Amino acid sequence: MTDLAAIARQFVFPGEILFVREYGTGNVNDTYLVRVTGGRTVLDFILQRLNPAVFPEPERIMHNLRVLDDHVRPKLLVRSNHRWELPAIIPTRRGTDYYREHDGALWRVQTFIADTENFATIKSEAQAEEAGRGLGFFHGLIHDLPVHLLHDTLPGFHVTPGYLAHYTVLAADPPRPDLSTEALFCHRFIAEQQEGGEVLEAARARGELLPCPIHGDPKLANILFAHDTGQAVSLIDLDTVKPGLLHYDIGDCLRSCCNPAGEDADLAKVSFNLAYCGAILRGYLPQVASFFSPFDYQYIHDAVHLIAFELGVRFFSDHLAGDIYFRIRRPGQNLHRATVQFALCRSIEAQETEIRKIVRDLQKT
Ligand code: GN1
Ligand code: MG
Repeated sequence: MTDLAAIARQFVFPGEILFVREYGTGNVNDTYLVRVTGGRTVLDFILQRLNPAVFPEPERIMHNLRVLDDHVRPKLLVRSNHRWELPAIIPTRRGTDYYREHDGALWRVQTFIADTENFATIKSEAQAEEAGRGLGFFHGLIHDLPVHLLHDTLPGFHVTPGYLAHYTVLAADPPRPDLSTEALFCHRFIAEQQEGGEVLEAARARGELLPCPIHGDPKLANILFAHDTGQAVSLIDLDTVKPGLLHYDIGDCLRSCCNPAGEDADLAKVSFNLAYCGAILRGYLPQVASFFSPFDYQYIHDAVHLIAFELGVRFFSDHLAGDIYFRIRRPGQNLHRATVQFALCRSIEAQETEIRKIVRDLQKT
């Protein structure tokens, strides 16, 4: 058993540690809340152990976090008219940004963004618009960060053809064979859709979409909304801030926010909510208009469809591999999660004309 209190004590807090407890719903890292008291005030912090199986070189993540902080924090000081917060890195007693345990695992602490909440599913169009505005604001903060300053901490992340190649290997000789109806559905779905997996990488190869800094994981649960105003005020889970395509983020945010049934839903309830999609893009596009190209608009629909498909492929591959990447809370959960993403894909396809129209109409205004 890890001695969490002993690990927390490696960091410099502005007071005494009251407790450390598990926190959040992440699928990859271990996350804890550390409550600290300094006299009459109580402050919270987020302590995390980065998953070494997913992030083999976690010090590079900490490098990226530092670069992000140096770039963004000065901007926040001058744009004080609107609340936006970037979690700050809390140093260790040795003055470093992270602590390495004997087993090699990397631990780090960040400030907790107070008076906010996050959601598993979108509650209203107003909230969807805020989610989009938040992602756009974040993209505005990072788009001029020179991309070569960031390490590629997770090579192949969101590169769909790579996930498909990995799936093909697993499907030929799965560590965990599965002949269930759900698994057969997934195999058939992937075979049918495989060709479309190139769309964003091909656009990147043609120079139509340009590599730039991205968040990497802007699903709804990673957007914090202020308790009082309901405004999006922070994007958390910054471990995948790295070079990529903005469209990975756009696709991920939309596939997550426009599926109100959630990632582990009853299949019959899964559908892509067009009204939320419109609201998100209404919030998002004005924030990025100054640096968006015609190609950027053109590939939005493809991105949403692709990232939903890709996540389905990732979940299904992990199911075949024996659930070694995404944490599961019951057997077969990654298989079920895959079918949910594929059902969402179908719904996105069925509404392609409408999604493209939303983008076109917003592009004109
Ligand atoms: C993982 O760990 P978490 O929940 O923040 C994954 C994302 C997926 C997401 C699906 C590094 O994120 O790409 O979209 O699960 N993160 C990584 O819930 O693979
Ligand atoms: Mg994440």
